[in-house]
Amino acid sequence: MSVSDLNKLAKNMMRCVTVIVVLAVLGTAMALRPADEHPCYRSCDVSIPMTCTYNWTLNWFYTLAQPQCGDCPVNITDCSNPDCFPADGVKRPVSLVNRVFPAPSIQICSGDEVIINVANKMLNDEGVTLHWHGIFQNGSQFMDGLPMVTQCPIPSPGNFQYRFTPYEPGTHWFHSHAGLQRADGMMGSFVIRESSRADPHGDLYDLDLSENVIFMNDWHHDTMVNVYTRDQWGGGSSVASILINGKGLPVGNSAVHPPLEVFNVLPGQRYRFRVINGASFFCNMQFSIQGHSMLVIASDGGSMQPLEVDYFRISGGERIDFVLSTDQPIDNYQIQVIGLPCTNEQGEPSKQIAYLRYMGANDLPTIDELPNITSYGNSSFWWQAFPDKSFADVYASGMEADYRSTANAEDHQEYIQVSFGSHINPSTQQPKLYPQLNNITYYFPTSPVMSQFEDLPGNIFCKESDFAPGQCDGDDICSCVHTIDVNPNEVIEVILVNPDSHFSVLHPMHLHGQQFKVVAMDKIEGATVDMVRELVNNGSIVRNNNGPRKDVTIVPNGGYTIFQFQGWNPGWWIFHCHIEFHLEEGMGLLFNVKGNLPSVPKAFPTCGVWPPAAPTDDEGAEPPVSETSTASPAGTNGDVPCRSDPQTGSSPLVHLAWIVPLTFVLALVLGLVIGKCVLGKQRTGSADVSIAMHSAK
Ligand SMILES: [Cu+2]
Repeated sequence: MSVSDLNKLAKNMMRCVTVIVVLAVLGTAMALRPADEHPCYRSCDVSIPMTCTYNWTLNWFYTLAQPQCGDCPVNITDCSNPDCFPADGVKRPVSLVNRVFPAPSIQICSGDEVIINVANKMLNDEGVTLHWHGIFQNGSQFMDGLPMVTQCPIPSPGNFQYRFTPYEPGTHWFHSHAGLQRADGMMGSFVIRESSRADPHGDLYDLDLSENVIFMNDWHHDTMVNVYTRDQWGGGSSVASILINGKGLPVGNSAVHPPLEVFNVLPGQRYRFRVINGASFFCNMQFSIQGHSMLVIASDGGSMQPLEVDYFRISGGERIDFVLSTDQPIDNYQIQVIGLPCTNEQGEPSKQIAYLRYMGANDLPTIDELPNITSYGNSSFWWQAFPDKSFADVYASGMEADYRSTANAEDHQEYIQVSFGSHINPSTQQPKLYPQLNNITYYFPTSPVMSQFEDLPGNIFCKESDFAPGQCDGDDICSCVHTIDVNPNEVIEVILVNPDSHFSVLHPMHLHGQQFKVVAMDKIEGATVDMVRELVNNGSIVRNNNGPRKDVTIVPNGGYTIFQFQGWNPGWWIFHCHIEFHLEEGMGLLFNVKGNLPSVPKAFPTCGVWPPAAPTDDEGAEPPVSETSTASPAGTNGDVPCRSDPQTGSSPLVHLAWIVPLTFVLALVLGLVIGKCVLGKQRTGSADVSIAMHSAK
């Protein structure tokens, strides 16, 4: 055998060993995964894209349900029973995915295909859509989950299959986008990991585990429809509590209560934690951990220059990722959350705690009342995420500079006033405050604008320029499907102005379809749109070229926020306040990003208004058909409700569907290994595969 043959043999053997090690690592990772983890939760360093299927049933359910919860909370063990959701120990109806809260977490690698088979079994024919907050849906625009924009509400009973392949790494989430269902529990986390080589902060942490997602939300002791109607016509509303991963202690003395959330950690490690604020009210939350600082590395999926903080504030819809070094003495430490502008019935800030528990620490202390939690920083600056940091530092903290952002370089500027307009309520003839954008109340189209545009009457759409100056400031309400056009690839700069008035509040504003770059934000005394326009025009506002990439931003009460994005992702993308009541009442608009949309998926469900029935001679004067029902396929006579996708179901066999492709892939790889080892053939283009495991799974 010649020297070159020996070299070839050695190379072949090295490749064989590499592939076998990779298989061993994959096998070990799968074997070590807890039995209840989805197979798509894995290290993304060895990235073979997977198809990740989830079968979800949407139901109304009950906290402390019987018989599921047994003697919970008297018997703490019973609180962990399957299908037991104790919340903060107060009984109330909830709308859930698979009877768990938060909903089952989606944890995948960038480039995996996601299939979610939804079976809607809500009562009262409630339509549902699920929105994937933080996913751009480029190429799968119809899967954005917005009722009457991207799809028809999924009827009850009915099925729908969401199917898309996301490439946006980061901490995201999902929630119902129909009515007020999100606030009743229909929401969960959606984490997309990438390889540690691709992550700009991959060397800053050792462990990135599914159990280190911190999902927080405000909590009410009634359904949100009741809270809303009481707020509108019964006199005010409050936030009863806050939950951390669905757990908490109610305000007040409660010696017997369900368990609090505990995050178990090993000493001497660097953990990536992912925090999501799923609040429905204006509940900015201050987050801190006793005895620990945090290294913030990302927000809304956008990587940031690392920022070490003792606490941060996070508004509804936002996400913040931080690295926690477990470098303190072995003990139990409180994770403290306080909702700043949101208060309970006693007028106190809503709050909650969880525990960070070092392995080897003493048993958790028993408490019967939530402790006092210090509100740091200036309380009139609740909108600042990192109040103990220089504002300039925070808003120059983005990691990429891929959008133009110098003054006057934008192709298109839009001023959007985010405010409450005082108008006469047509049903009561009394003045009422309406949350609006540019004094216009948004309503949803009568058919999905993305998939059934041709079925929509043109007169439901409007732009601000369609109204005379001052026309929408008076008693009458201007309302329509409010739109702003964005040309393909143009850079649009949006200047949000929250006028300084006695009823201005913080609004967390969210854009679907992509991230934007926040380039400026501040409070100014007596803020008005004209005042901000003058500051922009005379160059007084400095834009940060390297602002953070986000999909939710606060617009301060009495101030402005400026962000930019490019029209690269065609579609009708809603931009709205993430306070549940505010969107419901019309604080939204659609950016119509021009360009070629993909074809509407085959057999995509349709719906629309029932056309007025013109009586024929034979029928005489039949009663007219309702014009407001949304239960008919457009263009038909309305005898069939919304047509939903028949291909989904909840057969038990579906749960095993992932085994088939997995077995096939493993067999294929094994075949290649055996082929290479036995035949010694040199395969060209074989990649060097890093097997550095980034997470201990
Ligand atoms: Cu709002």
